[in-house]
Amino acid sequence: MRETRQNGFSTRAIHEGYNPLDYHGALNPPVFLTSTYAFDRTETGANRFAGEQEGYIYSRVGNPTVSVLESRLASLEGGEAALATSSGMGAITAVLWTLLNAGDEVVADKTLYGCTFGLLHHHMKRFGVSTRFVDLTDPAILDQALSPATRIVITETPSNPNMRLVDIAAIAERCRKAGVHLVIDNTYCTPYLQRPLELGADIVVHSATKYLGGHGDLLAGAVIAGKELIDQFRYVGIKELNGACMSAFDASLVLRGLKTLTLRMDRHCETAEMLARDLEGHPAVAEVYYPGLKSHPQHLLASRQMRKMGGMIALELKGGLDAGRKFMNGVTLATRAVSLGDAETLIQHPASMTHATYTPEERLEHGFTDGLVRLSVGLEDYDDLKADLLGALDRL
Ligand code: 7XF
Repeated sequence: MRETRQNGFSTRAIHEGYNPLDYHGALNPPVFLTSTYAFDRTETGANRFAGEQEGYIYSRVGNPTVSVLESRLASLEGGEAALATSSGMGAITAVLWTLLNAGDEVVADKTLYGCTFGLLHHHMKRFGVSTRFVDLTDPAILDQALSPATRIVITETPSNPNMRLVDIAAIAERCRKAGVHLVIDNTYCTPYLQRPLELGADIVVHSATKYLGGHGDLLAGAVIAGKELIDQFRYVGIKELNGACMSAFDASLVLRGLKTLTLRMDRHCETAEMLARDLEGHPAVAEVYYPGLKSHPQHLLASRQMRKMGGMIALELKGGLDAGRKFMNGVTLATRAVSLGDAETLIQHPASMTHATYTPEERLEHGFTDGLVRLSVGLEDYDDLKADLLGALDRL
């Protein structure tokens, strides 16, 4: 992948957007625990509210600690600007609610994180917005799926939970021609592994709760896009629609996480790749979904679009749902928990947990079974994880 700035990715993950000498030499950006900002004169406040003068007015709209994080994320994703939010769902709703009106349509890939699916499938229609769920692994499907009412195409790649990939450049090209915004949820990859804006997407969203924070100690989200869009998401989406602003304290924690992002991702990817091979070779396993495996149907696309293959693995056991449950109860090092991207290896059951918003029929229709088990490979020693996972499989 080409680095577009003077400094490389790791350097920017540590330094971008902050100069200690601007803040009494403090090595780390200070945490500005303030809800509001004093104006020297009435006119200053009025001018800032009118957008005629730069400056902070209220921390729902901006905060100096959060601003450092926003510049850093914009730089890492190769975007003009960024908006930090209180959660990934805060980022997604800020984008959708700002851009959509009653009567508009969304086209979404058929596999999405459970709450994004729930939002689009169950709730947006209450406000007159309908969603078509299609299989975006075939970009040509957009030729039929887009209508004059379509405003947004949204997808994850790889998808949560079943690791399907979409060809971002091919989809972006079609969206551009149709004048539709392409939104990519880049949570699974982080900008270190994949940069959708460079491939033609318009808007990137993240759950920064995951790899960007990296330590399972916060909820956070982000949107990265052109400045005009980010201004709309900030001044309409966050300020007036959902209020999902990021706190200065959480911004400070995400900034700390970002300093080790590349080191952590390298290790997540390396261990996951080895474990995926081990799991694939076990007699109790029916299927392993990991883009780094040659058996993955989009292995070539993954090699083209992603720097490395990521830390997420999904698998199906030959004994289906029952075996999946026993396997999850049988591990002793991996932690049974939802979320992902933490130092700890996490194991969870999408059908009853992260994707319980789908009915069993919808899960099948949307491309994953009730037996699927999802692993977020952590930073523990590979040998220990291998012993834990293969041991639990042997005991089935
Ligand atoms: O609001 P959050 O920070 O939890 O982020 C929502 C979200 C958005 N996009 C993707 C691809 C996600 O995976 C998530 C959150 N997913 C967690 C998971 O799959 O384990 C949530 C636990 S229920």
